[in-house]
Amino acid sequence: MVSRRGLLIAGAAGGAVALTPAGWAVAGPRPAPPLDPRDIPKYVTPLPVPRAMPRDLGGPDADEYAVAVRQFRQQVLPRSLPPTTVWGFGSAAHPGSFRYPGPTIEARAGRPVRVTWLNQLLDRRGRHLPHLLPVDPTLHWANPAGGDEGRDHAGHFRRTPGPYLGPVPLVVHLHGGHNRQESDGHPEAWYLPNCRDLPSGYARYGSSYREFGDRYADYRGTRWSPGAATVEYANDQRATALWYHDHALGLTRLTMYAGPIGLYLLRGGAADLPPGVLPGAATGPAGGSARGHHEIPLVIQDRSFTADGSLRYPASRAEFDGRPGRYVPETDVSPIWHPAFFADTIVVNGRTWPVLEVERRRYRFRLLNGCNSRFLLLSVAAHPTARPARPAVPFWQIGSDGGFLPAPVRMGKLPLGGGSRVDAVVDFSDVPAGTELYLVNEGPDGLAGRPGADVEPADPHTTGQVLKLVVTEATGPDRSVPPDQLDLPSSRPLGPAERVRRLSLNETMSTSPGAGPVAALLGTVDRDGRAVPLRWNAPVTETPRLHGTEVWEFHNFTPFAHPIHLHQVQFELVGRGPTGQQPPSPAERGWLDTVAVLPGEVTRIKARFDLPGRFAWHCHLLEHEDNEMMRPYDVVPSGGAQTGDGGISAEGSSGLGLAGVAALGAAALGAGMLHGARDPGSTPVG
Ligand SMILES: [Cu+2]
Repeated sequence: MVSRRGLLIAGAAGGAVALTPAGWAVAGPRPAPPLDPRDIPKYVTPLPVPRAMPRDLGGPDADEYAVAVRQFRQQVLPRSLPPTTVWGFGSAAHPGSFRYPGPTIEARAGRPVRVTWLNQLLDRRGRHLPHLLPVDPTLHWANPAGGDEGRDHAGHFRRTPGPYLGPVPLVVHLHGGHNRQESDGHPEAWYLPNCRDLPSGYARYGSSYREFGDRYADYRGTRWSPGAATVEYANDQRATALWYHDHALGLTRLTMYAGPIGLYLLRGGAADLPPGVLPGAATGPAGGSARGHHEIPLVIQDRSFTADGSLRYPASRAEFDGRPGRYVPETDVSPIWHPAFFADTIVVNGRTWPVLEVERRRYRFRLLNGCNSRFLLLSVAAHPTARPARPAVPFWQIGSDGGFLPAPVRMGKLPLGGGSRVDAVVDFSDVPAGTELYLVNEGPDGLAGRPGADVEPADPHTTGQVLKLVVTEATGPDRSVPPDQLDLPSSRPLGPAERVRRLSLNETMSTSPGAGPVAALLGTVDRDGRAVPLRWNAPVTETPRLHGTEVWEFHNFTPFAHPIHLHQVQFELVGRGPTGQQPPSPAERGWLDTVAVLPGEVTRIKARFDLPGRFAWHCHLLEHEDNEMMRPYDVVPSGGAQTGDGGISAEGSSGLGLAGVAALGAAALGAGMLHGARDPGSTPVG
């Protein structure tokens, strides 16, 4: 049975010994040494722009796609260095479309998109490929080797195991999407590739896969086939930038790091602007190059490499705390998992430190922070390494996660937490041709901490730089509307909330003295204001009534900021600060699906839940999400459990007027968000 399979005996630190069945650790060749980021030439590769996903079938009522994830090599580093083996999405019928990041799905408001997501992490003979990165089998994770009984639970081990090398579970979530539960990409609805060498006893799919598959079949009449799931995205929300990525339980940090993500741009409808108002256009299916396009997506991620071009992610907890070897059964510390990870190289649209030629005109940038743990603080500066950076041209932020802001906001420095998107116009019209500018990052190389604390910005020579911009003469007139004159589509604020839930952010320390954090947990807050940490599989405590509007208060009991993400909804930020009464800054007055929850503060959001069923909310710091900092929630017809209900009057939000907003300038917010720990290597979990 399951746990017997867990009786894998690992060798000493160097490598584990493979036992039957196949799929467990092997002693492989020693990995190549790390690639020093200072040895990577900067700004020699043009910024690529993801092309539009080739459409398979356009039915009368929906666009249809078959999108697979596959393994391939891509020149992520400059050509003077080796290519990198990555995973990426592409159209299954168009082998040339596979990229990291994947092609962009272009969707129209009001027209559903149906995607069959195929897990094709297989070799040419149809055998499963192991994960590119070290999977810690001791976490509470998908755990296919556990079989039907042990899946979606922690593996049981008598000795420290090596990394899991079996077939890789995958399930795709459309981040920010307003979609039915069976189409949401639930963490336990994963599935393995349809491989011919599945080790006996392995679960082929997660514990929720069949339930959601049946629901989809009831809804659309289409059955899910092995190694795949078909879902429908309603596109009944405001035009904005969403993104798709893996969400398998306990594995997202590694699978996303390996490359499979992509943008999903929803356009049109009453909440979009007419064509031509904003700089455009985006690239089409031919795509690939930014030339001639004035709407440019910027998917910003941090990655580390080895000298042979491979992606590098820590293979041992010892790299985090320098305490090798004391894991199972001596301590409760997982042998591989890291409480956070800050890679040493910046990658934009799948290339390290690229360069973008911009004409003397306005550009629309669709920014996504796709880093595992990193908060970004971005600005466009004339000098790449001078700190503090002095913005040379501002961002005009026009949109956030859920669509356009009420009004454009001029931002010298732009904070961007993990998973968040920003829609911004940058005007290069007054910059002389030949000028070289730099997109720089002053977020920390560590967890973002308490506002007011000392902050050390990211290394100005490596992770403090993102992209070089070279200004050239305009090739034609710019007919887009200047950003300060934009009249953005309005939206109706939510009505009064019927309930307040008090929720907690917590960290769990090892019972072994000095061993540091072993998990991060969400939870509730009891009537005395104490945190009640809860794990992923504890009974559901958040049960909003269908069509109900609620305020959720996040009480952060940890010393660090966490990007908290709710599925299904776009929410309003109601307040921040010690009591949650400080009004949001102008840049946070739009719709959000992910919010930075600062340490020692109460962050209050308001959301309306209008889709029934099971969804998830979690920390979007991926190392936390993968190790218990995620909770299910149920939207129920009649409303539910009292747990988590702090019983505080629901309103108080609408009274938070303009007073103090000026003082809470956007730059101030950015600075506050990003007071970080000094030493990334030894920063405890938040
Ligand atoms: Cu977190």
